[in-house]
Amino acid sequence: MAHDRLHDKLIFPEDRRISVKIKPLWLFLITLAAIGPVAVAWGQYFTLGLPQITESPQTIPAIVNDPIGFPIWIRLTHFVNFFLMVLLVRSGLSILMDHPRLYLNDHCTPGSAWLRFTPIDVPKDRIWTAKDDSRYLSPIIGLPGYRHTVGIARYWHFLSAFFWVINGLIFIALLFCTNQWKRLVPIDTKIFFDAWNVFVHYATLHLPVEPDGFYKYNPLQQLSYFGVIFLLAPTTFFTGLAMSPAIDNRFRWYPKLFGGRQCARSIHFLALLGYLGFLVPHLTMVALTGLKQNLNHIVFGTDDQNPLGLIIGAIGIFLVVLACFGAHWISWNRPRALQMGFRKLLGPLQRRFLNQMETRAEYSKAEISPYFWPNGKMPNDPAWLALQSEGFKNYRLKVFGLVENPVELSLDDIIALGKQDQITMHHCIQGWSGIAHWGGLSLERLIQHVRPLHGAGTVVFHSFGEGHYGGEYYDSLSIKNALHHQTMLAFEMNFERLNVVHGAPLRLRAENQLGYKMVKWIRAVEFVKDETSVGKGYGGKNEDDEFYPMVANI
Ligand SMILES: Nc1nc2c(c(=O)[nH]1)N[C@H]1C(S)=C(S)[C@@H](COP(=O)(O)O)O[C@H]1N2
Ligand SMILES: [Mo]
Repeated sequence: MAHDRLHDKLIFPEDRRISVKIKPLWLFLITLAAIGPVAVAWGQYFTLGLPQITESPQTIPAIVNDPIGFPIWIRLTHFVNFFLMVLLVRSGLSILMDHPRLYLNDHCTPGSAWLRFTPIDVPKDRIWTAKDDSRYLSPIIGLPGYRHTVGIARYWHFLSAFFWVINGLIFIALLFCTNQWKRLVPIDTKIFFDAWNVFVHYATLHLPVEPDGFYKYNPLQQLSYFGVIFLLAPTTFFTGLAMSPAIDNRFRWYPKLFGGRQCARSIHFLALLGYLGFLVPHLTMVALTGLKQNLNHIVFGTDDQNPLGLIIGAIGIFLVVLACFGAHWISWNRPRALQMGFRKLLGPLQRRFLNQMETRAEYSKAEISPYFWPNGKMPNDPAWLALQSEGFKNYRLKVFGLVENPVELSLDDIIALGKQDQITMHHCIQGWSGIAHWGGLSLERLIQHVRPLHGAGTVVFHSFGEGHYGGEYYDSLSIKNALHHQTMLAFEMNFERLNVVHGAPLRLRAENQLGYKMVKWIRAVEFVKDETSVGKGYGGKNEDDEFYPMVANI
């Protein structure tokens, strides 16, 4: 990203404070989850002493069928997983800081966050946009870090997630094609008791005799690996999908599985705590139970005391750190290549699956959000200010470009073409959501009215407002996507005339896309062949300046 003064001011804000504020009930619950079992273990230790570890752990399994050692595919997928998880966590934290509040309600009402990472209470006396609210994150922690770099962070997150899922599926497929599943999958409920007994040892700072992990895991180890692979990982995947506007507005039941879209986002974050809560003891135990031998297991698949596994393992970690520096460099020096690479690789999937899904989720009046976060820079175009001062009486929407019937429509003309109502959920790329009623002209109807010419493939929405870094705000939809039933030019919000903050006189609603596609303060609608002829040619103002994706359905 070009480092002019405007960028610098935004990306290196003066106020870089981060504070963690958690609602007392949640602090209590998380502390209880973390400390409770340890306390019970100490109680048991003081009253009953250390439990016996039943199995004679040192014996090499007699059954010839049992897995021995770590074949190359386990070692490779383990390393790839580690690498991708590092990228996922770091980019995930960058995304989180763009709306540093976690809620259990889909309205994201200020004050209702159960956890937040910002010291700022949402001001009530002025417009406070979601962009104002984003926080700075050190690039040592976040990828790419700094402030409001959500576009780039999402590329890293989704690219890693894509390969992480493939890597995970390969691992699981091979696990069940071989006998290696036996070391992970519990087949006897007794394992819970045995695992508890091991936990009592660890929690009271005792080390029980360990089996050689080359042949067999101890019960607690097996259960925690199983939990991470078969519970935690799917949870992150499915809660991740539950944040997609295309999925949520197609299948209303889907985010409900997790208690709603914001609950899914919170669970997605809690899963991160779960991974870290696993990682710390995992690494500690790897170190405590024979570091050299354990590293030979997972690096070379050998079971000896040779220091080479440790050395190569350390080099592996070093390479991951190096890759993080590489990703950081790409983020700041080749963001356009990242944007285009992503579009090439995952764009077709997004178009073929997510964009095809008809949006149909509807909410009830009672579910309308009491507060709807605003975003974007208010227009200060004299033409818009003049129109506003007259209540938009003289507003004319210009529809032009590759159409048979170019028109200029007043608000009354637009209303006369037919009004459609819907109560839908808005998904901002930054992470917040909100439910509102929208009334307006369906784009399908407008398209019928102006009759695009053969060769017109894209609809561009021009705004009176400016982008973050100056210049006209605009965005575009493919005509195919614009034809979804819920896509409309709205002039009503919550059963009143659309107000100035939310885009008067006219704004776009495209319910299978993220909020930034939904241009407010619309000046004109233009039909073009494709997006390359408008602005810098990447499909919208945010696509041009902040490297956001052109297709925004996840
Ligand atoms: N003209 C214009 N339209 C815009 C924006 C903007 O900055 N300028 N921001 C977009 C973003 S990022 C979002 S999330 C939605 C927010 O709509 P709201 O302010 O009604 O909540 O508007 C979109 N439309
Ligand atoms: Mo947004």
